[in-house]
Amino acid sequence: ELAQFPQDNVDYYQKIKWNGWGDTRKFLHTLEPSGTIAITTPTASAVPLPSLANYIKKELTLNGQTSNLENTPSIQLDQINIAAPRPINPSFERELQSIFTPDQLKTDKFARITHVYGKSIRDLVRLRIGQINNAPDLIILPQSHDEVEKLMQSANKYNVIVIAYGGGSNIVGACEPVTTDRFVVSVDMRRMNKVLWVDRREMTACIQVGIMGPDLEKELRKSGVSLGHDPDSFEFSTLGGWLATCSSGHQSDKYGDIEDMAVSFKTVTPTGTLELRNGARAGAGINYKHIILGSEGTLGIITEAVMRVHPLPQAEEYFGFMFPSFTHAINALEQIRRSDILPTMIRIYDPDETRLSFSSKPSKGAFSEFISSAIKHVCLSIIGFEGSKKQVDFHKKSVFDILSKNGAFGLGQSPGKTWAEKRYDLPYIRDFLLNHNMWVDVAETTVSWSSLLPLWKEAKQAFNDHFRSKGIPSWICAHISHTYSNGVCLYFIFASKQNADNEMTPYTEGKRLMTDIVLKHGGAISHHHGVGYEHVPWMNRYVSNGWINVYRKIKEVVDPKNICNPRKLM
Ligand code: FAD
Ligand code: PL3
Repeated sequence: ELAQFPQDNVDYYQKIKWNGWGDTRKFLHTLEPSGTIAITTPTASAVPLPSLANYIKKELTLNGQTSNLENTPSIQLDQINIAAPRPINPSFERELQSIFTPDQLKTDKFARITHVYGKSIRDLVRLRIGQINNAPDLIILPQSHDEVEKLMQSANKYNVIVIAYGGGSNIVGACEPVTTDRFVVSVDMRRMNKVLWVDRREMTACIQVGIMGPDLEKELRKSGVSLGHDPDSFEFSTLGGWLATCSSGHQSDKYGDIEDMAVSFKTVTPTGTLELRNGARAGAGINYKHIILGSEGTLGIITEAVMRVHPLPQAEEYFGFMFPSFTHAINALEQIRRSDILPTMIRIYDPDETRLSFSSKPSKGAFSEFISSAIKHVCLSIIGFEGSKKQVDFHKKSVFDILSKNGAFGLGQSPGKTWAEKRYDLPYIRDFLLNHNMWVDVAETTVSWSSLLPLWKEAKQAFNDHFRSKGIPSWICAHISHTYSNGVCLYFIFASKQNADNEMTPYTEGKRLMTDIVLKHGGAISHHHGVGYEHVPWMNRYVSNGWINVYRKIKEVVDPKNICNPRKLM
């Protein structure tokens, strides 16, 4: 089931939480007097998650201390004051008025507050305390490629900063304006949301890139096809954001990462529009699409993209397995990868994330209770297969053989179904933790098979040692999601107590520690979250100065006045 918002004419930025994650109608809260945590969603009110409160209290408590959930509520919107917009150049304003209708130009406080940040912990903490220093001066909601072209020409003429804003779901500070004297426009792409055509012969679709995940899949399904890109942020991110950040979805092992799906796209830059040819492949020099993929709006705004699509799968089967240990699970994963018969998705949770998974279930089944309290080493895995029935059966047999040789115990399809139904719920826990004086963040990387276990062990140990040596409780877990012949994506989630004054020190210390350890083990700065400004301090340890200079030269040529999302990426 895809999330459906009420069909009305309200823009997306008015429907999603301004100071938290996702749908305004979905959140965690406690039930009084029991203190049980419950989740309310658009379709169900106050569904108890019976084990979660105890799990959080136990994990984020130091020896012998008692923990209770302190209340640390967010500031209310009407208590926030932000600086007035900078004065607009009258000639620029006149040009905008000739391109856009008044309804496409927003300067109200709510529009400005909802376009200043993304959804990182740093962003949410600042919103929750009303710390907003660099709100964009104007929000523009274009509806066509032509409008974006005219806007870019005008912005370049008047030296105005333009920042493309998709779903605003990035967690790296990618959309945040930097301190500047220049006028800043945030270009909200979400009204550019049409599937322009689907070609079932070539299996491609041309799409306006401001479309959000659920709307995109709904439209493609009308033609019997799917993109197959399903990041955790699927419900609140756009195709343009996925292209601009080199995104990756759950089923990347079968359908590829976003760069594998992108055939061509139009990018509006200050010095003109860059287009690419369609076609299966070309060995004609540099593959220019890779200059724009991952450029995070620093070279221009992507407006329309031709994407590879695939027929809707006839069969979709997702299973749960338990491994005796993380090492058993990794061995199985590597053998599956080597066998060249890949499932559509394999996720392997380490023992800590396995416990979290069982503790955040709505039902208080005896098995879940037992697992979450007794697990020391066992690991849950969710393995999915999609395609024709025949293909799924063939893949299943081969994969299940490898699993059983590595000690995996089958749990049937029920965990797979639960995973599919609840797969977008986890980030809502972050808002609950922030409401109760705790913080949680993530770090993800691509790491080689041989560095996988050493990185996992060292990061977990170092994170807990760091905080516990200071008397601060901490918690860290990890899972493996996307696989490659020469490595995997390893994804950490870590939490600790927030200081009462909301200062960022515990978070920045945790982030620095994790990124340094990832680089020490040869990991990528990010497998799929991007760079923004958050990862810039590490970029010169990750890419050589030669490449940084190449990027800078490209930027100088394409965007000589540096109006496109300045001070991001490098
Ligand atoms: P935004 O956040 O709006 O923008 C991101 C960057 O892209 C900015 O630099 C912006 O200027 C630029 N940009 C946006 N649109 C355009 C455009 N049309 N042209 C040029 N530049 C543009 N990422 C994954 O890959 N996989 C995941 O599983 C995943 N899970 C997540 C889960 C949660 C809870 C959260 C908060 C984030 C997650 N992310 C994930 C990160 C984020 O969702 C991705 O980076 C996503 O691709 C961002 O898309 P967006 O539309 O929200 O872009
Ligand atoms: C981007 O991929 C994700 C953005 C952040 C989302 C964080 C979600 C993690 C929530 C899990 C919290 C469990 C904490 C339990 C503490 C004992």
